[in-house]
Amino acid sequence: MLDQPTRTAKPSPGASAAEDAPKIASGEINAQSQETDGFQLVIDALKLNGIDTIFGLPGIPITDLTRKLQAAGLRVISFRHEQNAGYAASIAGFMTQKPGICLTVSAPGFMNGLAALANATTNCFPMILISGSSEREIVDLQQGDYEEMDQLAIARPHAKAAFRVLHAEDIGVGVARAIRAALSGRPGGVYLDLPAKLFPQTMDAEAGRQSLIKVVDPAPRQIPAPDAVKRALDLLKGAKRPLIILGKGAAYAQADADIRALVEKTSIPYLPMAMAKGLLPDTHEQSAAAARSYVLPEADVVLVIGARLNWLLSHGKGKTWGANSAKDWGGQKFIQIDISPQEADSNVRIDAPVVGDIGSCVSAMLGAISATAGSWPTPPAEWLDAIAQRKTKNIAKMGESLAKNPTPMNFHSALNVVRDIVKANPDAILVNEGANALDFTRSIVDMYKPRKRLDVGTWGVMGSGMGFSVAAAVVSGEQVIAVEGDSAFGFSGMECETICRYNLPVCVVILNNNGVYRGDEVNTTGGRDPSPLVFVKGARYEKLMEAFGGVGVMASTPAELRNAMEEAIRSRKPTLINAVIDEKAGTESGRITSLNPAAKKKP
Ligand code: FYN
Ligand code: ADP
Repeated sequence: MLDQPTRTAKPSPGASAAEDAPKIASGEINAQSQETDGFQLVIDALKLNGIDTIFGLPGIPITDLTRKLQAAGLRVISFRHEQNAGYAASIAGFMTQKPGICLTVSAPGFMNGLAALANATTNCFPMILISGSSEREIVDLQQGDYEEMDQLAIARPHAKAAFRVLHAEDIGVGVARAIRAALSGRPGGVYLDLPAKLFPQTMDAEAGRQSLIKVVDPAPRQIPAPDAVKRALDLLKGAKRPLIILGKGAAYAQADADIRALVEKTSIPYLPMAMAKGLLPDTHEQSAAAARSYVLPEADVVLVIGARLNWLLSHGKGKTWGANSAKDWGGQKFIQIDISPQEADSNVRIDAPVVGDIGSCVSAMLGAISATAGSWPTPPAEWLDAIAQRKTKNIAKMGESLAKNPTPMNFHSALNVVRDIVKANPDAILVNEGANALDFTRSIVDMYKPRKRLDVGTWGVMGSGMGFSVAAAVVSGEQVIAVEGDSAFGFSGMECETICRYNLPVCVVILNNNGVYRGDEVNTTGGRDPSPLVFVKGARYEKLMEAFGGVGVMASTPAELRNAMEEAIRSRKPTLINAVIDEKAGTESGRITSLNPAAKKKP
């Protein structure tokens, strides 16, 4: 390194390496006379890699870091509970293909964030949980430090990768490894442990700058083998009753045009999983969503794109797939496009695995189809007609339910309004959690664009709604409509303060039926406690948003709900609409009642 002329200029206080670079280049600042520290190196490493937003909750030992991050120009979105900050970071990763960053304090704060980290790993969302931690020497001797915990060991089973940095000169590598681990291959949650002693460590500024790594191509394309593509297309071409299943991996891949082209060029019916809705508009004529329980058992070749044959798809076997017993395979042949080679055969045999990133795989399939002589054979008319008939029947049945206007409202009459509002605002982002509130919204509210439906995902997690809403609004700037069960909202409702503090365009619609599943359960003992499954009747949730300066509305009719939602979207003010739903409406666990272990019937 060339010797820099000695200068007396002091580095700009709090400036990042990027901001000082031109001054160093011009010689205005003599890098060699500078020192940097752990705080600055963490900030520089994140900024160098394009991270511009942090979701977290300040406290020992990261309070100063949050101030410095903000002073360095990053957005620091401060939550009321780390779990919500973590959910926010994870969905920001899903939406942007950049790792969402969650920053927490040690021990209890880390544990709160860990739930979201585990959920991110389960859902293949790229996020990095950065937590301050106690000193190794005290933790390892169990000498009782403030918030003592071996966080790295606890994180490891729930993360795709986990790293700890002890020396300032290793911060660049630590951040780079965390970013690459979160984004490469199957995305997931990564833990980065930064002990308190790391932050005040100082080192030569130029050496510090040299230690930083700007990650090159963190999510490299993974091109499928041509023979794998050929095997898949040969199988698909010969199908009499082909079906395509699109999962949230297909949404995450952001290969929207090619995915739509593959569906339309082959004319194959498709079934979108919940967070893949909108990759093609739900009103698309090839959508088989309204014929789900017909197409799954009847299809003879199923092309699975960015979805897992896990519990959400009945593990590819059992009655859902036309088998005679829960363990049986239904006879279908499966093609699976996935970036994870180990996903194939996880539940049932995959006859044609296509390993690679979805963008490259779908592009290769389209290329092979175009290169093949003759056009792709349209699926047999009897298959398409049968699906159309089932769709017509189910849509008519749904239409009858939606046309009713009972008092009090039920899920259908309230969601009929939401359905219209989302159709009129296709760029709005729909966040959805609950049991009945989730299941009814999934089938009633059509989505029209990709990555606009953010919900409970693979784990069916409750409590993600407000974190998702904050991140969706911060990341996209779009209007957010959060359709919440009253139980689900209860997990993260305090974040209404966060929503108001940042004045976010979030309209929360609580479908309030006074209970976890419904509100009319009673304590069968006649004792003084209510049933464990009910809430305060007529709870005024809207007052919570009003308490922080937002808009609260109680809506008892579809017209009141419609007006309130339209006003929320017009004003873009933080709004909570308490939609009063018949407390007798709803079934236990919604459409997954079968997962409840049935108590043995008494003889
Ligand atoms: C779907 N359907 C429709 C439409 N869309 N009918 C008319 N119009 C439209 N637009 C029909 C569809 O064909 C099904 O009828 C039915 O509605 C339900 O469709 P859905 O929801 O897609 O299918 P199903 O069977 O519920 O899917 C199984 C599942 C899903 C496990 C994938 O239930 C799910 O994702 N559940 C998540 C549960 C969860 O995580 N809950 C959070 C924790 S709850 P048929 O074809 O006639 O069957 C804690 O208690
Ligand atoms: P869903 O719940 O919608 O069915 P899952 O989360 O079960 O979807 O499955 C998503 C799948 O997509 C995972 O197996 C994951 O490995 C895969 N995946 C995620 N991103 C990509 C990508 N860019 N390319 C290929 N596969 C991907």
